[in-house]
Amino acid sequence: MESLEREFGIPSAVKIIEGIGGLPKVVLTHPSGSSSEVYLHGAHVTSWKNRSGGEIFFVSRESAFATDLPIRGGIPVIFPQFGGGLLPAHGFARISDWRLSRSSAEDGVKRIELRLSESPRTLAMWPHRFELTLGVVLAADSLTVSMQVENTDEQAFEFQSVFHTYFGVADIGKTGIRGLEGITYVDDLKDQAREVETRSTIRFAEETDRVYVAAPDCVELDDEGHSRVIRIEKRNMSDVVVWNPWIAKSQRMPDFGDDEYQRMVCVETGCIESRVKLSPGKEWCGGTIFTDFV
Ligand code: TA6
Repeated sequence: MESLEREFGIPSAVKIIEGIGGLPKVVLTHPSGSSSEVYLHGAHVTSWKNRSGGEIFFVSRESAFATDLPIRGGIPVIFPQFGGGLLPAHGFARISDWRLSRSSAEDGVKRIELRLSESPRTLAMWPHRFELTLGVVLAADSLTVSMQVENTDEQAFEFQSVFHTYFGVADIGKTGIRGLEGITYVDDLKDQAREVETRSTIRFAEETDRVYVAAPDCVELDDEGHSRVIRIEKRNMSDVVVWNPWIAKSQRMPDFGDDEYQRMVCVETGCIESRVKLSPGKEWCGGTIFTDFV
């Protein structure tokens, strides 16, 4: 930790300390009062507090903080696979230890970058060489997270990339998502059936697990219980996922409290339906800007 603090620490802006489970984390602080925390494990954003100190993200009280397990909450970085398949669920990026590569504090924003490239472990699962760069930028009323994927191999590869963001809400029963009306979604609870969203505001009264395909770049999360609206603006990311596990699935998840579905919702941004195809030497970059209209 000390060597990281010496190399990347910036007084009153960027600090590297020991987090839960002894895992190193970067704490970003902004003079407005906003702050954010990012674990090197999984390049995992676990906290974003607004200028009033209100926590926007959700992390389960049951979450593991261990090098071979994903953190349950915040922004899991999903790469190269979304969901189940040949690789570990949601890919290996979120259970890999990234390295801090840059920190800066200028123009009123605090910025860090973390990197991950192939290793014998990833090559054994996914035979491609790559370089991922995750950027986190904290401003007074926004947090911007970006992902760059570079193909450093001689062969093209395809990938899915998603920010699997968990938002904390006061009460799921007083929570709405706007901006997806008229968009086709794939319903994971109806055997991948495709339907069109008819509601201007999506509400929650049951397990919900949908991929909205080619969704608008801007959706809003209305956390009425906190009198808070979070704007979620994706860039070069085609799809939005809306997920709440509700009662039965919550009980099946060992790293999630049975009652916690009442205080969280996932609004995820990424490339799922259309995998990104990347030729050797080429780069892809996508990102999401989270803004809190306090
Ligand atoms: O994004 C929704 C989803 O795919 C759900 O189906 C649920 O499995 C969730 O991700 C959490 O997945 P995880 O592997 O983190 O338990």
